[in-house]
Amino acid sequence: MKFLVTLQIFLLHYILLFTLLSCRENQPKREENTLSESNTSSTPPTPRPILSVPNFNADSAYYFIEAQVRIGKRVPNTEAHRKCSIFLVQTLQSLGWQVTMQDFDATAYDGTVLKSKNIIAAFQPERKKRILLAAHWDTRPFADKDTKDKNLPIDGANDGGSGVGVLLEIARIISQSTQKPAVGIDIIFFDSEDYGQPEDFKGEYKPDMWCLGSQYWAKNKHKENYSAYYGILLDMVGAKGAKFYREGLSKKYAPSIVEKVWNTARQLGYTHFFVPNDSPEITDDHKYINEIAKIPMINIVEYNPNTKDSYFADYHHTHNDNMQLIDKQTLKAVGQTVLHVLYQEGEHLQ
Ligand code: AHN
Ligand code: ZN
Repeated sequence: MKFLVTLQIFLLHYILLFTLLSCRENQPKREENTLSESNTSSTPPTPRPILSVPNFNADSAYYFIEAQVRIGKRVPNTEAHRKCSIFLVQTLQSLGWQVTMQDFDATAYDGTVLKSKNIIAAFQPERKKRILLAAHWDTRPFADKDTKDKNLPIDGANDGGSGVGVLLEIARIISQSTQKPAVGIDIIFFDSEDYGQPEDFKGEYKPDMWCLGSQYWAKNKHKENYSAYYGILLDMVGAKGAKFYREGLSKKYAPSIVEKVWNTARQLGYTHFFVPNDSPEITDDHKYINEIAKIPMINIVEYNPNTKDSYFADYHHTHNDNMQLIDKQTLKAVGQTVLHVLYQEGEHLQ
């Protein structure tokens, strides 16, 4: 009992200190966020470390998406694409992450040479046990599923912008919070993911024409012998009312990570977003990370359960993929879940 009182006093001080620290100007409020189970038995619970996870700030994630959209359409070989790469590198560096640029030429389905850049950032680079987080940062060069202006590029607020926005916010929270995860973390922003064949393409079909940046990285890692304990890919994680199903390739290659992430989301009360059902396989960056780099990686990607013939919701690859689609509740559910998963991870490989 005495111990519990001491613990309570300690916690009170801790929370007070934490509150004081997080009330500095321009610092989003950070509260303790715990995953606890209620104890109904009469015996006192065995004290165990309380998992304290910082709060994911959805306003900040939203701002990071808006910043990308304002720069312009992040289509390879364009000025906005180049500008956005600088924005991403500078943001990560200013947050204290160690940034590596990987420049490469990728050849698109139509023979266009795409001057591409994978942007890689490391936190606690000396740690052996590492979690890999990824998203693609390029946007689609055309609106091939739209009815008008099919040849014009899309904003890609969700397809491209949202995964990057959530990961930049995770990068900010981790570096600015007093609480650090026990593991090392790598973030990769893959380029040239979304330059695949348009819907009406009449030429010869070639496989593997999507996800050019992740294919390149999987074959040419930025560090020799690089590996990670596991990876989480985010793709289209910001739309209002989005549903994330347990995707086929993720279940095939990394079933325990799928379980871990969906269980965490459930404990946090995000079952409406992280639906406990399965969806078909989708070719996305995680395919090559699993099959070539041999790192088990899951994909948190929006699934549209209403149409049988399409994995995607109807804004996909249209001009409706703009800021109006983005909802902070979705960003919060994804960002808080991933943060919890990172902070739950112990220091040692098992
Ligand atoms: C397929 O259409 C098979 N894969 C595309 C994956 C993707 C596109 N993710 C975002 N945009
Ligand atoms: Zn796309």
